[in-house]
This record gives sequence, C-alpha cells and structure tokens, in this order.
Amino acid sequence: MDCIFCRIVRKEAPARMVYEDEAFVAFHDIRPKAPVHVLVVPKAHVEKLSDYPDTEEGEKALGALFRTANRVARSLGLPGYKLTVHVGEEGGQEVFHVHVHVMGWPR
Ligand code: IU
Repeated sequence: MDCIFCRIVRKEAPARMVYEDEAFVAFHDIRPKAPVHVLVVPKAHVEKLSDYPDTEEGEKALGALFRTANRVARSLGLPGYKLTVHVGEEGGQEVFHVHVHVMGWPR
C-alpha cells in the first residue's frame, strides 16, 4: 500500500514532526495555509473520517483524534486555532488517510 501518510508514519517519507505517541503523529503541512499549520494523523490507516463506524468504537476513535488535536495545539502554544477535516473528494480531501488540520496564529 502506497499511502504517503502511512509512509510518513513509518518514517519512510520526510516530514517535520511535532508530536508522536502510540496512536498518532503530527507534522507541519508542506503547503501551510496559516502561520502554524500542522496535520494530526492516526497511525492506523483509515481513508476518511466518515469511515469510522457509528458505534462506541468509532466514537472512541473520533474522541482520541480530536483530543490529540487539542493536545498538539496546546503543545504549540496556540491561544486560538481552527480545526478542519476534509471528508471525501467532494469535501476537498486530497490525501486519503484521515487527518485533522490544526491552523493557528501564535501570539
Ligand atoms: P486534504 O485535507 O486531504 O485536502 O489535505 C492534505 C494536506 O496534506 C494538504 O494541505 C497538503 O499540503 C498536505 N501534505 C503534506 O503535508 N505532506 C505531503 O507529503 C502531502 C500532502 I502528498
């Protein structure tokens, strides 16, 4: 499987990492659209946010994703930020491995 974010997770492709734990990584977007623009990416390959099941398990995965986005924003010292998720081609998604954009404006 040749997913670019899976390759970044496995450190086979370059990325400016800012965060890693057992389930997530976060790295700077290569085409930043804000002074700070980081992507929070689950290590497990899931194509898009709508693929998470409408179950407690899905709720747990979504909660962990947004909990991590908050944690990353906090660690970057962002007083305010915008979280964006593109879902599906029609939703503007270009890389088909779930990710949350964290865009912020440091003080
Ligand atoms: P989208 O939500 O799928 O539309 O956004 C994908 C983002 O991934 C986009 O902002 C790209 O600049 C970014 N990106 C990256 O940071 N590193 C890469 O190697 C590739 C895309 I390919």
